[in-house]
Amino acid sequence: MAEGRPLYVTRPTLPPLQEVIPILEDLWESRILSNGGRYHQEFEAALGTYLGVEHVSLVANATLGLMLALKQCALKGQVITTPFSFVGTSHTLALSGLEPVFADIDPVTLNLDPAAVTAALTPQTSAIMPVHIFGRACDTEAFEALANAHNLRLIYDAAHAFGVRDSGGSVLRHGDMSVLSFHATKVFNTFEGGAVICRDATTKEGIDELRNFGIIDEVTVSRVGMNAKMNEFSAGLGLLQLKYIDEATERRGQADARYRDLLAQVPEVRCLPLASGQTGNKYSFPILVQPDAGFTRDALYERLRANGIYARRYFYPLISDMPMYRHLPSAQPENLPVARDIAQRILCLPLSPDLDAVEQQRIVKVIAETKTGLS
Ligand code: T4K
Repeated sequence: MAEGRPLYVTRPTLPPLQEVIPILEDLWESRILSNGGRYHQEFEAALGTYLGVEHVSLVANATLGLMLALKQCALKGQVITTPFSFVGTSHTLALSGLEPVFADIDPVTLNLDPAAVTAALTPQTSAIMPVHIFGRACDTEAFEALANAHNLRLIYDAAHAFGVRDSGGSVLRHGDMSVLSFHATKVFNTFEGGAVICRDATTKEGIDELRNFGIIDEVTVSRVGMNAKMNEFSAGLGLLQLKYIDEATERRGQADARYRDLLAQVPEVRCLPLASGQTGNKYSFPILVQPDAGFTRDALYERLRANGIYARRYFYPLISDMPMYRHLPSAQPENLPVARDIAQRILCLPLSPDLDAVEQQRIVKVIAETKTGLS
């Protein structure tokens, strides 16, 4: 019998409701609900200041943001990416008429491995799309060098990387563009939403046009675009969320540290090492079930569920194993040994700013007792 409230892999952080009401009243009064209104303008500027980046374009979600970034780069042919991500990463390539080429991941960071990317290059490669998985920054220097050497575009899927910084500042400054997600499940949410962080003002202008049908003014449409605009409610909520994000990040950090302490006594699972040289947002708390644990990841997943703990197997199955991608030459199992191994052993434990020490003890107790419980 499960004790306490159900514990989901994530729980959206929301500002106090009484602070949201005036925004709703204002929207009802003004009737300006979308198309770059007051809240959109204020949030776009405030977000850039908070993140420490100059050229921000708000969008309706990260999926559309990635598609706009691909369109802005006018890519053709193949784009090298990771199979160990949310399926949306590759779907944006397929929907844009591009072929995803999967390269293996690094066993420590779980990010796309630059050596594997190098081996995957062909004359058809036009870009690299790495993901800062679980908010841990990729080897941005190596990808920059590769992109420069081979004249490739570099678009980061930064859906998990809100507020992540390395020694030079925001990790979102790297590449041609980085795309954030503000989906409900992310550390920073606007219900649905996202942002494209651009390298320069010209790129931002391009994204701004593309997200609004290519419209310049009432009588001028510059090119084929779509509707990827953030609405005024999401933008107003985003402005409010900025007031609370530092506190939420700190609480996530505390929960992360408590898990590490508690799990140090459980040899059957391994935590990912803390990312060196970067401050992260603690988006998720992935663990790896050890090969000699005496139980499988799926057995642990089921046992946690039976106890009201809804951990998630992010990211399993690999994108490369999904029906629309598994025929690709790069999706073949022998090409992706590290990703395959990790996808079989990974489990993301519940993590949110309001997760308390007692709940974490309960979770870790279930993990620690899994071996004996199954024998
Ligand atoms: N790139 C990467 C690397 C991504 O991870 C994502 C999205 C994207 C691109 C695309 O970004 P967006 O276009 O969405 O902005 C969820 C999210 O829907 C998805 O946004 C996210 N990644 C992915 C990692 O997770 P599901 O199918 O696992 O979500 P779901 O509905 O099972 O929710 C997970 C848990 O969260 C639930 O057990 C309960 C909790 N939850 C969820 C929602 C939606 C809540 O408590 N409240 C909520 O409103 O995909």
